[in-house]
Amino acid sequence: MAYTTVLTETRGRVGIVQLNRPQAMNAFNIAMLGEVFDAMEAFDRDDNIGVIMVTGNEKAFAAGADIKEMVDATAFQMIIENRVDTWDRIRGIKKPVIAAVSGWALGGGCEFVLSCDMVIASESAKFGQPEITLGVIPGAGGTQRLARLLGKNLTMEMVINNRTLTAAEAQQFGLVNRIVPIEGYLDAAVAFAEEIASRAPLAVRMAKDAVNAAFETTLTEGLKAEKRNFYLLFSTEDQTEGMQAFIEKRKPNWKGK
Ligand code: DAK
Repeated sequence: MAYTTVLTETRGRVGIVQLNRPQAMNAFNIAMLGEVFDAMEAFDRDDNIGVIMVTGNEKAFAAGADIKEMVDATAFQMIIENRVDTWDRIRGIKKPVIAAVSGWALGGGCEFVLSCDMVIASESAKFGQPEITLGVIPGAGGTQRLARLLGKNLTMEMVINNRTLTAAEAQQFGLVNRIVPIEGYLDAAVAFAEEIASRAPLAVRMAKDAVNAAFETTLTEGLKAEKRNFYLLFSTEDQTEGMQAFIEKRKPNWKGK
């Protein structure tokens, strides 16, 4: 598929989608928003891919939604163009999604990162929700996902007063899994992803599903979801293979079945 605003690449079992509007600090225009999810969904359907990675460039992961495209929009246009549902497409991805972030992750860029499953950040990464400086507020989940991660007070400061987080702060608050040097940050992120991509594919998928249930439901319902996924995995060849390989002291050979 020919994309105009993203680049795609596979490294082993890692499918990489690179946001590619460097002239606009990778701001999400409607075209890029559609293409990033098209590319992610294509990797999600591809059995040769175990993990999906989204990245930008050294200077910017993404500086938010494209302000120049939105400046004259009316409320009805925003609704009719269906941008809310578009941002939500990330929730349908079944494989783990890892964001490799360097430089700015602002506004919708920060919200995109918050929607990913894990985050590898270069030392220069900065996270923020500057919408208040434009006279609006986050619209792609920032208030909700930040509040769940950081708690109320710091979220209020970020959303109401444009407080940005450094990579170190973001890691301290649980938004970032690992910080890596700027030089080679993507290689480091891919190495992290490759380990995950080498694991039993169906178990990885069920694990992601179970963890996400924790953010959607009560403990009782979440425990039910976990148990259902746990039992389901006993219907897979990979469960037998994984346990047999342990007993035989060898590496498992996953089939994704
Ligand atoms: N949109 C459009 N262009 C942008 C941009 C953006 N968000 N960010 C940067 N650019 C453009 C600049 O205008 C400039 O273009 P030229 O002037 O060269 O033509 C070029 O990128 C380089 O930017 P700067 O010259 O500003 O570069 P600096 O290094 O000085 O500063 C910066 C980098 C990232 C700190 C700065 O550019 C900046 O503050 N950018 C804006 C950040 C921002 O306010 N982000 C929030 C945008 S609002 C929705 C859900 C969510 C959203 C919308 C709808 N629905 C559910 C419907 C999300 C909204 C947002 O994200």
